[in-house]
Amino acid sequence: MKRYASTSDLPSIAARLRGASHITILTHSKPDGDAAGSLLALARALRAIGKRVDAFFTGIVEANIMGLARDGEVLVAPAAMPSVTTDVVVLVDTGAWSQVEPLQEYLRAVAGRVIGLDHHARGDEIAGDRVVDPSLASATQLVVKLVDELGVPLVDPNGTPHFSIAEAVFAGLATDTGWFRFQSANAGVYALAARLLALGVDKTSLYQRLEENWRPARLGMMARALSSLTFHHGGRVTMMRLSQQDFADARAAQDDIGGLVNMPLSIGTVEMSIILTESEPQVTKVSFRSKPSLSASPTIDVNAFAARFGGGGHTQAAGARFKLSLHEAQREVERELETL
Ligand SMILES: [Mn+2]
Repeated sequence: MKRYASTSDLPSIAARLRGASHITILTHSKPDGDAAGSLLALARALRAIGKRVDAFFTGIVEANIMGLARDGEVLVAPAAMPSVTTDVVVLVDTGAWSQVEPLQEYLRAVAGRVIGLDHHARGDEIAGDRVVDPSLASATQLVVKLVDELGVPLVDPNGTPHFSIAEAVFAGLATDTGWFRFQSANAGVYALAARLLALGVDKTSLYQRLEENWRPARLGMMARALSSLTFHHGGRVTMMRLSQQDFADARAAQDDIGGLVNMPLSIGTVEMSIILTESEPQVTKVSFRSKPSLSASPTIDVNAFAARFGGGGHTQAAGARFKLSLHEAQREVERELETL
């Protein structure tokens, strides 16, 4: 595997975008607040300078995430597919083939025209020209630098902060830092947040729309996840399981369970939380979260742990996918936990 690092810089990428007339923007499947925020912020900036922009989400899109976009601002693949005649494709908040599965064939067809903007430590050779900065807490922190380079204001002087570039940037910044709690939320993050709030971003409304806007079925899944909880490693690690039967019983969908993995981290002894979700028969998705230990031991690196299963992410938030039943996937994870 080649080293996943920058091959370009923001001024060069800004020049390439200025020279293009038709730009397609993509992000990872099942977009989170940062994926959606990065895609929307860049789409808004490029449209503001007169570019034709096609933007696509893929996979499950939670209603809360879709609510960040205006009607028609983003299409969803593979129901709608991007055009191969585009001048440039920008892939934001990922560089990993495993995270863009429904778009793999498309991305191979436009190879050579793909630009990457990412803050993950691991990725593949999808984008020839890319800027990768794992020191950033969110991909929107990188996108905002590109928007500044393009000279586009973060709030349209004739518009409102709602549905602005600033709001999209804030959404990514807030969600990827757990609303400014994670270690990644450093002075630079707070400084950018202050700049965005000064432009009029309504953080209270954004919080409600993103975090307090779930369907009742979420509570049923929360109850089922908690009743499946087991402790490991003397209480340092927890594991929860959600089966296809749980989804049926709670009348819930895949987009009702986002973030449930964080619940056990509210317990003092717990440094790592794992949730296994049977998303379809013989497919189990696993999410890993960790928090700093109050003792001297270092924070469990869930990016490294997920990599043991071909997954990845960040130090404190990562995921992996198994083509195994819930039970088999659980055994795989438990085996690796023994050597944690
Ligand atoms: Mn991100």
